[in-house]
Amino acid sequence: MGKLIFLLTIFAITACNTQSKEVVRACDTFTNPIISGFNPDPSICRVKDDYYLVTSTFEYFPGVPIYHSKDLVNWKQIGNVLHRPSQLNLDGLECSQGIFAPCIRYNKGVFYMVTTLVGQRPGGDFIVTATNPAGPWSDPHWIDGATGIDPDLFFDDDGKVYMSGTFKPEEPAFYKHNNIWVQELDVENWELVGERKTLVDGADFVNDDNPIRGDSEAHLYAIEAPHLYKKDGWYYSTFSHGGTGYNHAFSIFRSKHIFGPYEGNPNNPILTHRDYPRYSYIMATGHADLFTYGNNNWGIVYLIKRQFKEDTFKSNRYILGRETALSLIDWSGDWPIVNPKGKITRCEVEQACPNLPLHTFDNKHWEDDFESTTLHPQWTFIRTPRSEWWSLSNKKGSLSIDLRPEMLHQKVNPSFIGKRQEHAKFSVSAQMEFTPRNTSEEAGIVIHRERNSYLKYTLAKVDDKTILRAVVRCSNMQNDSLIAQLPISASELLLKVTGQNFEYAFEYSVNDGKNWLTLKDAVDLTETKYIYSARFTGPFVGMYASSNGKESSNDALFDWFKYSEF
Ligand code: 6LW
Repeated sequence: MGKLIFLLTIFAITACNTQSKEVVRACDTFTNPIISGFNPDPSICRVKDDYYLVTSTFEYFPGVPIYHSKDLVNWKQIGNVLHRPSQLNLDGLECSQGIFAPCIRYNKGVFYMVTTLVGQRPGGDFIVTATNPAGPWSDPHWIDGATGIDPDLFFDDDGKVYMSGTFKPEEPAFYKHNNIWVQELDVENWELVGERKTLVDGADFVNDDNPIRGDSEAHLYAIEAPHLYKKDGWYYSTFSHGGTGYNHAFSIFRSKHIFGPYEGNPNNPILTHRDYPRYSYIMATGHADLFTYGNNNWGIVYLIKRQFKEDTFKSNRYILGRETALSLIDWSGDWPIVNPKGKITRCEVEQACPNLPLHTFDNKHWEDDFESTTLHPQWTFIRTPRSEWWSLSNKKGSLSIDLRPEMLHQKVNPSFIGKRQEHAKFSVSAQMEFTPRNTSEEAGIVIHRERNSYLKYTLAKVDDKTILRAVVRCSNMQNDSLIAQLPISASELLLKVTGQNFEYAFEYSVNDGKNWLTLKDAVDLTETKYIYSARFTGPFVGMYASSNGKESSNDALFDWFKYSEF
């Protein structure tokens, strides 16, 4: 019980202990993505002049970060929706299982977040609620009979609430044939009630004059991410299709009745880059959510993948995972048009700001001096922590991390605490105090892409010598592979990893960062399987300690941790 209360306070609303000064000024242009790094499947809701956005988190805990903005361009993480172990069981899950696509909605003073827990038993769809979006959020209300992934909640103006999601028809007509179901939801008893209807059947559009422009079977597969909206007496049903890669696309349908029949927009899809060259900077646009801002203007948030370098222009080599982008919409006609001032249906990198006062933050530099009594909401674990293996109070002003037998490549909760890598060119450093007692023990910095794809830069022991070593694990290897190592006598040192796309440098300092020495630079992993890793997620950078299968009573102390873009 004590442990649970401890974890509850860890991810309760924490005061931000990083410097992010708020500046209000006039609006100019903004650059996509609006939330960089691993932030896929965005969903957004509005409460007067405040906007809240959530993204998917898969095997990471806490789940579903919640971001706040007043200008739609600058977003600050104010908490996490699934911040208690009692809300989220990620035990034993494979990477890219866990929490898929959340949807956030606000109705009459209450925030609702619905999502799917994939791969766990019992899993399925559940809803949590809060009156303060920064938390605390309720325990899950599991919805019996809700199938598929990507559930949506829609609050109609007659007071009825509808839930929708995806399902595979009994006799699929083509590869990944998915349809969308909708049913009324009783939010007093958390039960689906009344008849279930099929909102959209992908098979209806596989013909010569289908309303999804240019589509073939190949592009219509994997209908997902459904949302329902109402505007001027029409119900609008939106969804994405073509999978979350190169063919990703977003389309819209409408009807006078919630249960249809729905007619397609003749210009569907209204957002895609699937006809772009495969080496495009921005690709895979889709999984979108529409919203109103200001005085009834419309916008859209959606996921993108970015590619930074010509030799990484292959579909799975996107280094930051899937990110969140924004576009404005012209909905003065019958159908919405994304980016009316740019090329229709495109994600523009540079766009005019929405006409809202800007509230900017410094997102380029982030540091934690561990003076706070609770972990900052950006700090993330891999899977659900089940014991208190870290502490901010063992030594005031430091984060101590216990060495435990758990290792990064296992489907466990290792002693890793990290934050998202948000930039392709970044630098991360930490001050660490640690003495490995035997050849099983190590602690240092880790860049985690998934359990079989990571970089480990740790102080360890070989024979009776303390060494500093960098290793890489690639998704096709059974073991870590040594990049470089060097004997070192210090037990207090500064570690730094600098990354530029898939090229890394490992540095250290034994005198407080006045001189940095290089363990190894120009380590280019572009041609290794390190880059083909995460299916749905993106990289985290953080601190790690392990006794690699053995019991240990040792710990590592971190005095500070810094992250910056360069
Ligand atoms: C998500 C689906 C998708 O559930 O990827 O890009 C899946 N879209 O809608 C995992 O994020």
